Parts: sequence; C-alpha cells; structure tokens
Amino acid sequence: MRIDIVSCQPGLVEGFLSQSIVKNAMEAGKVTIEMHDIRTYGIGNYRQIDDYQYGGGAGMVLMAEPLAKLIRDLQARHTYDEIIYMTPDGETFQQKIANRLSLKNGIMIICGHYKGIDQRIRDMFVTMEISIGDYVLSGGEIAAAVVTDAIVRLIPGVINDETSALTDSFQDNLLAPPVYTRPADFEGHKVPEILLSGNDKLIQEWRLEKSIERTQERRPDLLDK
Ligand code: 6GU
Repeated sequence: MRIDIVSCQPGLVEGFLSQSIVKNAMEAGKVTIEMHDIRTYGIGNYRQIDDYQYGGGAGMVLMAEPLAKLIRDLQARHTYDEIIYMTPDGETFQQKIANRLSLKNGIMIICGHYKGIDQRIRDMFVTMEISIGDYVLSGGEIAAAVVTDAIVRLIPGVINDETSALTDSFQDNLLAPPVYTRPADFEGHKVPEILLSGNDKLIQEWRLEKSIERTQERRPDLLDK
C-alpha cells in the first residue's frame, strides 16, 4: 500500500511517522508513506501558496495552482484509488471507513490549512472528504495522522497479533471488554475469576457480555446500528 500526504507543514506528520507503529509498518515494507510539501510548488520567488479569498473576509486560502501541479505530478507517477481531503465539513471518520481504506493500493491525503483549499481543487481532484470529528483543528495534518494510523494498523502483519485489530472496539459496533494482566491480585483488586479458569468458551462468553454491558452503558447509540 502507498499513502502520499500533501501538506504545507509536513513536519507535523513526519514526527508521528518516525515514531509510531506506522514506522514499523514502513520498515517491514507493508506500506510506503511519503510527505509532499506544497511550498515546493509555490509560485514565484516567494513560493506563494496561499492568497486572500474572493469576496473578502478573514483567512487565507491555499491556491489552486500549486496544489494542482503537485497532485498531477503524483498522479503521473502513481495510481490512486482515493484522493482524500481532510476537512471539518467532510464525512465523519469511522472504523468502517478505515477498514475500507486499508484494502486500497494507493491513496493521497491532502491537508488543508487556514480557511482551506480553493474549491476547484475539491471539485476537480478530490474523491472523498473526511473529518475526524465535530471540532476544528488548525490544519488537516493531525487528522491525516489519525486516519493514517487507523488504516495502517489494519494491514495484515502490521500488528504482531494478527487477530488483534479484529477484536478492537468498534469492529462490530461493540466497545472492547476490560483487559487484565499480572498480578492476579493488585492491592486487593482481583482479576475476574473466569479469566484465570482456562475455559476458553466461558472466557469468550464473558468478554462478549462485558462488551455489550460497556456499550450499553457508554455508547448505546452503537447498539442501534
Ligand atoms: Cl480533517 N481538519 C481540520 N482542520 N479540523 C478538523 C478535521 C479536519 N476534523 C475535525 N476537525
């Protein structure tokens, strides 16, 4: 899988890429991730990439020309199943979107800044718009890192335990059950007896029951889906 991230502040994502599980995935050859700085395609001696918006109003807009050049250069070298624009007015990111994207060969993720990008780039190139929730970030980079992490950890072999990602919260609209490790008694707080029983069938039943309980308590909306 290949992920190209287009941004005017690539450093924000690079820190994450060089430290995380995503780094292991890249080193294992499971995914190739490249950052592309819009500034490189800026116009004139000052490498201009943004300008005032037509119609007036505060806030700069990322210009169409540098972005179009960068996107077309990438398209000339690689094939993209999706060109994603990170924006608070996009579709809210969900596990099922991560699942779907983890099966793609190539995706491009464009990070906006300031007031966003010229609408014509969205009209001409973008195939999917994603928000990571109902709050506003100052740029799309952290959101792109969130989406990249959620996708990459689903690629087979990226997490040591292959079945681990499938038992995450949200994979079947249920939150994950509580987990425990040694010691069996911590300051008088004991691990539920059943987890020490060695009876796998009973343990699975207990986990499902706890998952349902926790979901009912914290996210009843998930059970309606
Ligand atoms: Cl994708 N971008 C920005 N700037 N803010 C956001 C977001 C994205 N998702 C939620 N808030």
